[in-house]
Amino acid sequence: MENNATPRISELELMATKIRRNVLDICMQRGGYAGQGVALADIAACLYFDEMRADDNNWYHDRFVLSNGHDAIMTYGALAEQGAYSMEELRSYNADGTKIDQSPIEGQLGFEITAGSLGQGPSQAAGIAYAERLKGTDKRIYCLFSDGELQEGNVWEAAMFAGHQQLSNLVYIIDNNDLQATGATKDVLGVEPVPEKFESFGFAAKRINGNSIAEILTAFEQARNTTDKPFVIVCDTLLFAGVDCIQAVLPNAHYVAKASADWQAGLQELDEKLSRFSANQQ
Ligand SMILES: Cc1ncc(C[n+]2csc(CCOP(=O)(O)OP(=O)(O)O)c2C)c(N)n1
Ligand SMILES: [Mg+2]
Repeated sequence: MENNATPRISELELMATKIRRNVLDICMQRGGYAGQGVALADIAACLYFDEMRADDNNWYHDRFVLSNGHDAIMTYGALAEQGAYSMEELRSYNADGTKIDQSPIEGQLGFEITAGSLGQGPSQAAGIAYAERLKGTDKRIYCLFSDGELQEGNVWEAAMFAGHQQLSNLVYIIDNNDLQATGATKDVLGVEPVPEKFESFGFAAKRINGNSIAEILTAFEQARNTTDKPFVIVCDTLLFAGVDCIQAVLPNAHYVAKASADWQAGLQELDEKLSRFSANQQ
């Protein structure tokens, strides 16, 4: 995999591997939404280390709205590599009294909204995108949300508004993992066909493998080149993608209450991948 990839893709695959390792490390003590955090590492690597532009203060010019707040672990894992958080403070994730909440509070570094109540992000992101356009900025707004959130009416009100306003500075990224708290999304309340639904609301849409760096980069590029409507990237992902030994035993673990022995094997698997990356770079 690493050998024939372009330098940019292999650098982002390396970053995604580091983010996956951070997610497992952060969840080791008290559990968490590790499967989603791991699965979202490829999107996080592309977003935080390629797509979003930097400002002059070692931060981001573009804005990211996390709607599926329980997946904050992905952002923590990425921002540890960006330097905004130390792994030491992130290891207090989910502890009593910690600032490293499982679902973030508005104003916490890296989080634009309070996001524990699902379904709120798409409308807030559409409002932010509208406001940025009114202000005449060139900021781009990225909003990540999950397939379960598509069952909430507020999401479709936001989509209708964004489509009507032709908010081309808005990119929705959907973690389409066919999983919600009580089972498979297709069994609980099916949401497909997701791209076609958004297209009917005035979006340009693309379904991709959300665990392929190449596909994610291409989709972001297409979104940037779409100048007359908002864009949605429907990312099919698999829980614990990229950590084979944990995925094999926990393919549907919506929440992991306690790290098991598989965790050490998962860390080892990622460490081996990381050393292969450094061997290939020499
Ligand atoms: C409005 C609301 N209802 C219920 C919950 C409890 N809850 C937390 S995570 C989750 C799973 C939802 O599935 P999905 O949005 O697809 O997220 P995934 O587990 O796939 O990351 C639920 C129901 C919540 N946080 N907010
Ligand atoms: Mg889901």
